[in-house]
Amino acid sequence: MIIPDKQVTTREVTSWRGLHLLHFQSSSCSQKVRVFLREKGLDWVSHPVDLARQEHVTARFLGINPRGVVPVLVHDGVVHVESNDIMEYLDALPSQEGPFFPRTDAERARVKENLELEDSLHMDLRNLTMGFIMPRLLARKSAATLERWEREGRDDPKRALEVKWWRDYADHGIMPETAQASVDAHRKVFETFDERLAIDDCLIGDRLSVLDIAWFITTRRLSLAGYPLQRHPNLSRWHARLVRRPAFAEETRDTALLRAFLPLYAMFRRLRGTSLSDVTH
Ligand SMILES: N[C@@H](CCC(=O)N[C@@H](CS)C(=O)NCC(=O)O)C(=O)O
Repeated sequence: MIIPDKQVTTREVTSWRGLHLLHFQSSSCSQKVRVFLREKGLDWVSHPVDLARQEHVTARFLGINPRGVVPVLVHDGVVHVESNDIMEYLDALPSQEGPFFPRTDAERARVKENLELEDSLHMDLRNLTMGFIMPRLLARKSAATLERWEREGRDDPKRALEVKWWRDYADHGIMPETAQASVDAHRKVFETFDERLAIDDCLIGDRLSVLDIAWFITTRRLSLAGYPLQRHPNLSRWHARLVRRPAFAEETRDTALLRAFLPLYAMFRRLRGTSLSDVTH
């Protein structure tokens, strides 16, 4: 999806030439696009946006993406948002690598339907990330930040949903029934994939595609949250194979601080009986 030029109020980006990605290290949607760029063999300029420091809730960032979320691709001054749309756009650029989307209309339609499913589970993925990987004390946003997010820049209906999610999270965290529903929604998809991967090496046939990239990010995140991926043996083997690819391993690596902190926090949750496996079945 393109943000129309007249809505881009941070005008400096309209003069950027080449591929520029505004992204955050640990954001799942940013990881997806970074892995895609690497596998596609495209060069790009990195513009980190620190979500922990609320850099996406500034007039500058909202003047680029009024929704206030990453990733954002700027290509020759044109602003593209929505990670799945960005990957489809990138796939059409000339490169030695790929394509990662099928070329026939029927197969392409099936892939896009599957990517819509992945996008529709984004809030479930966030429920599990914020509920079981990140401590709420660190991850929640202050009332002042949320008011700023609501107020700054041009209005956008998706932004209202974002603010509501973060307000609910600050108020009561992730309730066990919400976590259960998010796990169930993912488990259903994983069961289908597990059957498919009993026959093929990748999610479409034996060739790496955008679906492997998109769903790898999801499976990695769920596994970090404590989801027992080994429950789906073929999916688990597929995941282990992909993590050996440098693009997948490097672009999904958390910061050194998080790598040191997250296992301790996971242990703390297990001791308190509040880990994913304690509140779901
Ligand atoms: N559907 C969008 C979702 C983008 C999104 O929600 N990005 C998250 C990071 S994965 C974000 O920027 N969240 C703002 C925050 O965490 O405060 C996409 O696929 O690009």
